[in-house]
Amino acid sequence: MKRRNFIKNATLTGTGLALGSTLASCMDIVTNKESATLAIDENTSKAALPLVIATWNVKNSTAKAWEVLQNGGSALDAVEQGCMVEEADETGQSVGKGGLPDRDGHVTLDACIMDKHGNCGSVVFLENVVHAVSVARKVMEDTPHVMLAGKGAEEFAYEKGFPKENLLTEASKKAWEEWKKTSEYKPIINIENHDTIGMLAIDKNGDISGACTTSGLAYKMHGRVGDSPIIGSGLFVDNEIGACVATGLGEEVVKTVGSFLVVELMRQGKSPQEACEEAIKRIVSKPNSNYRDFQVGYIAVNKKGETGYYAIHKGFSMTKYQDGINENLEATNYLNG
Ligand code: SD4
Repeated sequence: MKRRNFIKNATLTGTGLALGSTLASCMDIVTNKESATLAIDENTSKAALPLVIATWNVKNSTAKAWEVLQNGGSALDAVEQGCMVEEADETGQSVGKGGLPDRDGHVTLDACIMDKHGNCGSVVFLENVVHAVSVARKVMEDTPHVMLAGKGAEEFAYEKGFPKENLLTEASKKAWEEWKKTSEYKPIINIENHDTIGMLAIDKNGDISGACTTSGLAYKMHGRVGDSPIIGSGLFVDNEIGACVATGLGEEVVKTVGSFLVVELMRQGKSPQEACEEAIKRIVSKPNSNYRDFQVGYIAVNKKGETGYYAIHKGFSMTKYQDGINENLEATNYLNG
């Protein structure tokens, strides 16, 4: 019988992790410490594959991705279809349909996708199309470009057969109208407000892909683009090494090219957990960083199927589907250890 080796995070605390309101809705959340019982066989890491991880509590999305992987689908198909679940969910106010609008009432989407060959596609400032991640995939596969923006991205989507849809739901419109009473834009992210989905998967062949999709920050300036569609910032995949995806205040992720940084740190020998922690450290240790006022979180996976997840503030979590178990895992964080 093969020895099962249980991977542990170096920074486990396991206690004192209070749950944010988003997370309170997740009844079966577990801490990093408990997740240590998720086995990865050191000798045959393939035993832990396929696997999918995603930012925040998005079990329906990881379940969809897992189904794709279980049916022999590629990691690329898995991350696209997993992200589409969240995009179509009108109750999620940070992604796709039902996303909170910018300060002028427009829902504008950012998304990207990256495959095992290092190909990538991205759409920024896209309006009126629900499945931004799929448009990003079309950019990757059907054009000589990496990014399409605004009207150009929208027209391209229609050419490819995506339907035009009003993304501003009654609930999001109501929230925007309420916000307009004060129109106070603070670039401060309440940790409970995030559900941008970033997803990474390894298929049964051991190939890695990733995707990220968001409506960005609520009540942002019209035209603002965050980290999520920026390859290297919101997402980076290197099939030789691993992959990373970010969530939180995009401006801070862009300034440190966060996802690329995490993958490069793994290339230098760090575990996914150590790499995520180091990338967060880069942000908080900048001179005059006001990190107490914003959230950034990273999730990462390496070629062996080991995962890491870490954030500045409490309240960040990762959903992981591996070995037939779909679970939401509370991340450790810089402020609370
Ligand atoms: C952005 N990073 O547009 C995104 C927002 C986000 O959870 O992740 N929200 O800056």
